[in-house]
Amino acid sequence: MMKKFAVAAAFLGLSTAAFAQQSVSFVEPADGATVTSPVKVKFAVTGMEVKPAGDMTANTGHHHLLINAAPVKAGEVVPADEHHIHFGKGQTETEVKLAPGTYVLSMQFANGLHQSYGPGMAKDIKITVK
Ligand SMILES: [Cu+2]
Repeated sequence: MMKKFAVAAAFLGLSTAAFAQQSVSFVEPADGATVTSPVKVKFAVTGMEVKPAGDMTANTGHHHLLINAAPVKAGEVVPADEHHIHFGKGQTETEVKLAPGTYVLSMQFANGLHQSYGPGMAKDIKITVK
């Protein structure tokens, strides 16, 4: 009985650690920043590798920038429109032209078929463009 519990706890501990090691973040802009257009955006990913679209190697994918868009659930394909920009060549930075105002910028990492890795591989920031 005790032995089974210990094994289960060890398993949970490991899977939590593995999950925590995979994340995305904005190198810039900083959350809450006031910036000017064009806005330089730099992406970072931890625990996964950037590969061009089409490459389905496990634990790889490419960045997507969502501009004032709802989150894309795990497994769903990230749309391609003015609110969802794909970086399918494996780019890790870009410049976006934005009219003055406040924005929620979200980055979403997704696999080679543009299928979202979900909220664990997403990050939101708010910025003001003056
Ligand atoms: Cu994509």
